[in-house]
Amino acid sequence: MAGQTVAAVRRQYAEELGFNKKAVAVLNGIRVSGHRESATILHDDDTLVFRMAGHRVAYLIGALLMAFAISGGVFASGFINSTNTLSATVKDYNFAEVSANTTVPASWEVVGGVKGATGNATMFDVDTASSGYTGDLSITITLANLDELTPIYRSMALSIELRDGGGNLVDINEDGNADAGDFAVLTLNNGAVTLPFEQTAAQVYTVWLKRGTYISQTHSSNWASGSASPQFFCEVAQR
Ligand SMILES: [Ca+2]
Repeated sequence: MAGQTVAAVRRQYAEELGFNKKAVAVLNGIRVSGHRESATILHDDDTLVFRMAGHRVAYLIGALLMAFAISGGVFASGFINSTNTLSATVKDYNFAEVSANTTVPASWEVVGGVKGATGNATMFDVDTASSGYTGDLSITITLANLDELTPIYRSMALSIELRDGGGNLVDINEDGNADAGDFAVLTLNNGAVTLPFEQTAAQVYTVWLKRGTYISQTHSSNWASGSASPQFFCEVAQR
């Protein structure tokens, strides 16, 4: 408590020790008047007691406070302590790695005012084999250049599916079956789709564009500010 004022100690301990505003501060046996508490600084070896005057209950509180007599020397003497360190080890890899997969590319030409198809394509590899992570995952695919696409496309619907290391479909609608219904549709309106799934084993998954269709805008000078090539962003998270 050394270095603190009597007023500060009163504020700190009044509630904890249960004395009220009428308690009188007594420093080294000498009463400290209320208006001097803010200016009275405690030093080592000072003994400060808050006393309640009056009836029997107050006397008992006073006795209790005597037991808790606040001494600069006592409070400056430190405390008994111990330490415990939990063990965490750093590994030099991520739980999953993501990379673009261009093994099967898709390309198409866009003219104004038509319905067209994109074909299928590989998009991303998601690798949990390297880390050995076997927990559940969530893969989010986002269209990263909507601003460039919208001058050229009136609409676009891209069916996205996930295949495991053996080329088999992965259950991403969580109905317990991996089948042709397991795909999500990424459009210019939703801008992003999430593929949640449970792993049975760590492996390398591939995000596929199953098929895609579009309707182009009527050709105009706005096309000069756009791009017909969609750009995708892939993010993997634990579930
Ligand atoms: Ca399913």
